[in-house]
Amino acid sequence: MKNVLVTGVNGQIGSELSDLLEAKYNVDKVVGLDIRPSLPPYKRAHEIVDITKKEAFRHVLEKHQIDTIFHLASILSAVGEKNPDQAWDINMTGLKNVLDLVRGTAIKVFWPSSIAVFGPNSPKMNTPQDTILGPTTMYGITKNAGELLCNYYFDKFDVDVRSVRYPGIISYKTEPGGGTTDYAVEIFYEAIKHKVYTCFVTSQTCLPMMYMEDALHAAAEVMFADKAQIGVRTSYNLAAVSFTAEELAEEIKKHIPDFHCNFVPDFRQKIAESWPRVIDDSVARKEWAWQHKYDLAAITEDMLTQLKKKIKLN
Ligand code: AKB
Repeated sequence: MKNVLVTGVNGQIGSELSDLLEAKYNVDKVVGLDIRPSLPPYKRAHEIVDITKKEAFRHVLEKHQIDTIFHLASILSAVGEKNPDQAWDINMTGLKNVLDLVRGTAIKVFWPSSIAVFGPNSPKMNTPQDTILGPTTMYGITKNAGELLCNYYFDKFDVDVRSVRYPGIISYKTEPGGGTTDYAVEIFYEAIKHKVYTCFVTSQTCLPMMYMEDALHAAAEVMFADKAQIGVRTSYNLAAVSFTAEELAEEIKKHIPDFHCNFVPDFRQKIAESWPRVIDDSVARKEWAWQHKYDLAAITEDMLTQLKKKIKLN
């Protein structure tokens, strides 16, 4: 992995992955790609490209002699429900463009799937790697179809594409944009700024979550694993912690005792209810030694420490 392209580089994961790849994984050059201009600090090459435009994308791969793509550009679940056509176009055409362009080359691809591939009929507890999917959101449908497409390109064209099903990701550097699990990030900002938060899912809503540091290591480690270790070419279940919205609020209260959380569910409640509560990721743990580091207490402590510094700076 020398010359890496990160699509959706301005997004929640993309903005942090580039730093990690350079700092810890000895990647020579990271090129960012997004439909929007680069976010400051402007420290690396950045291409403004719409990923649905295949030829512009091809030009970037050739110009920078890319050997690995982290294809993160995507429309998330809540925004996808408001604009399903756009979600299909960006998520599916974007992925198919990437897979078509790397066919017949040695370029490796990481593409994130999500717990959104599961649906109301999937088991809610310890959801296995292979089970009923049946997603009911457009985002989940694109992830389900995307997983099958990745597997197809691996089987048929030997494209080395690897994937994990991310849970909700909690981070302090870049805010998430348009997901159902965004409440688990917003709550920290509001607890610090106003000591009150109105959560858009019920107190008992329980979803799988993960701290950003763990999510980034998962992406890098699945990509650095030997090809022989990767037995799943759709996407690996990936888990760290699961907690209810109330449990998260209570954990924050241990640090900010006068914090108060109200629960006023909106359309995102139905999406959350269609997803698993706890995921079984034993296949990823066995095949490429996946391990998470952060539990709820550690996530809460680090989020509050880092966000207090960040909010003071602004
Ligand atoms: C979302 O909420 O849409 C995402 C996801 C779970 O994939 N965070």
